[in-house]
Amino acid sequence: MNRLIVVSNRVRLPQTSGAPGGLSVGVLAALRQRGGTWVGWSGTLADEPSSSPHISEDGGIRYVTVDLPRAEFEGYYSGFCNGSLWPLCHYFPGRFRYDPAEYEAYNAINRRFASVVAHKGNASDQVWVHDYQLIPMARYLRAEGIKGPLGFFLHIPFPHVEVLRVLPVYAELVRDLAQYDLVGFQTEQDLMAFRSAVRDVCGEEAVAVKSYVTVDGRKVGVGVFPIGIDVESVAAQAAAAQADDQVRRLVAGVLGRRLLLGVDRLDYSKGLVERFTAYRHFLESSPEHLGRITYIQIAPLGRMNVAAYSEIRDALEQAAGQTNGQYADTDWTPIRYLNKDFPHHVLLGFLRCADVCAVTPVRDGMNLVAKEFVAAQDPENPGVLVLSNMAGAARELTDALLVNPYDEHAVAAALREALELPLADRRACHAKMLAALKRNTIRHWHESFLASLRSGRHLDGGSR
Ligand code: GDG
Repeated sequence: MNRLIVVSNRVRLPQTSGAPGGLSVGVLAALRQRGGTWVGWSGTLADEPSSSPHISEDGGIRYVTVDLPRAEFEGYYSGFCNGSLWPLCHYFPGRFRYDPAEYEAYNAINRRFASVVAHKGNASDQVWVHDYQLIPMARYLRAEGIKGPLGFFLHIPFPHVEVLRVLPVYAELVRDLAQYDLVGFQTEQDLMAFRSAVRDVCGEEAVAVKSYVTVDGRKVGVGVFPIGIDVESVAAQAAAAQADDQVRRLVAGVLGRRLLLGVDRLDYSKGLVERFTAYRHFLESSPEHLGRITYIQIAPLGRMNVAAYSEIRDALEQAAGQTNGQYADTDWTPIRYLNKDFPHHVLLGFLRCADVCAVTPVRDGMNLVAKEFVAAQDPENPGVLVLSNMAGAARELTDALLVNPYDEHAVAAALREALELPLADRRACHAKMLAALKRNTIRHWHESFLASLRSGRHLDGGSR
C-alpha cells in the first residue's frame, strides 16, 4: 500500500486540549485505522518561521507541523478563509468580504504547505488534502514536480455558482480544484453545485460526464463521499462515559428533568441564535413542560479572533439571559449555555444522557454531532434527534425529526413532538438511523475515497 499523506490547515497533535472540530475527528479516525503522515500548521505563529517542520510520531501516525508567518496568517485565516470562503460556502453573502491582499496571503500559505509536502514526501505517496483552506495547494504541488495522485475533500458545503460568483476570483478557485485528480464532496447537492461552477467557467461540455469534469483539457474525478463515524467506538465510549465524573455531575445537575442538548462549535452557520429563539417559542407554547426540561447548549469557542464570532457570542448570552430571566425559578434554569470544551469521550457521555438532541444548523457540510448522538444512544431507550434539513447529515438520517431551522415555530413544535414521542416510535426511528450509520462508517469514507483516488475509476466515465 502507498504511504498516505494527509494535509489540513490544522493538525491535532496527541494530548492537546481544546475542541478539535469535525475535520480533525474524521481525519484522525482515518489515520488511526490506516496509518500515515499528517501535515499542517503547528498552531504557532512566528515573525520568521523556520522552513524545517516539527516532526513527531504517535500510534502509527507521523505528525509534521510547521509554524506560520505572523504577517500572512491573519490575511489567510481570518481574511480569505473565514471572511471570504466560509460565508459564501454557507450561503451568507451578507457576511462576505474580499481583499486581494488576503487572497495573496491565502496563496502564499498554500505554497508554504506544498513545499513541506514536496520535501517530506515520496513520488509514490498518496496525498489527500482537506478543506477550503487548501484549495490551491495542488497547483503548488504540481509546480514542485509532484505527479502522483492528489485528492481533495471539501468538508463544508460547495455553494451554487450564483452565490460563488460573488467572489471575484471564483474562476481561479474552480481551476485550482481541477489540479487535483479526485475532488470529493459530502452530498450530491454539493457536487451538483460544483458542476454548476465548472459549467459556468468552462462550458457545458466540461460537465458532460457524471463522474468527472474536464477543465482545460484535464479530467478530474468528482464524487460524493459523505463522512461517517466509527459507530462501535462511539457507542462504547458513550456507554463507558456514564461512569465519568463530569457526566454524573451533568446528570445530577438536571435533577431528574428531561434533557435537551446541543453541541456545536460557536459559529453562525450552526443556527444557535435561531435555536435559542425556537426554544423560547417552545416554552411559551408548552406550559406543561415548564420546569420539566433543561436545555444545555455546549458551544466551545472556535475562531474567536474573527469579529463575527464575538458578535454571535454576545447575541447568545443575551438570548439565554432573557429566557432565563423570564422563566427561571428558584430551582430551575431553562437554558444553561456553556462556552467551554470537554474531552470528546465526556461529550459522548453527555449525548447518551440526552432525551433530545437539537442539531439545527442553518447550513452544514455534514454534522458529525448528529451522527454521534444516534450512535451514543441506548437502543432500548433512545433519545430523539431534531435535525436541520440544511445539514448534510439529513440526507442519510431521514428518520430524524427533520426541520427547517429558520422556521422557529416549527422547530418548537418538533421539540415538543420529540419529548412526547412514544418509546416504540423512538426505537423504530433509532434503529433505522443506526443502520444508516453502519452502512457508511468512517472506514467506508476513507477507504472509498482513497481506493477511488488510487484506481482513478472516476475517470473511466459513466453516463450522466
Ligand atoms: C466540519 C464541517 C462536517 C464538539 N465540541 C467539542 C468536541 N466536538 C466534536 C463533536 C464532533 C466535532 O467536534 C464537530 O463536528 P461537526 O461535524 O459537527 O462540525 P465542524 O467542526 O463544523 O466540522 C461539518 C465536519 O467538518 C466533518 O467533515 O461534518 O459539516 O463544518 O465530533 O463531537 N470535541 C471535544 N470537545 C468539545 O467541546 N473534544
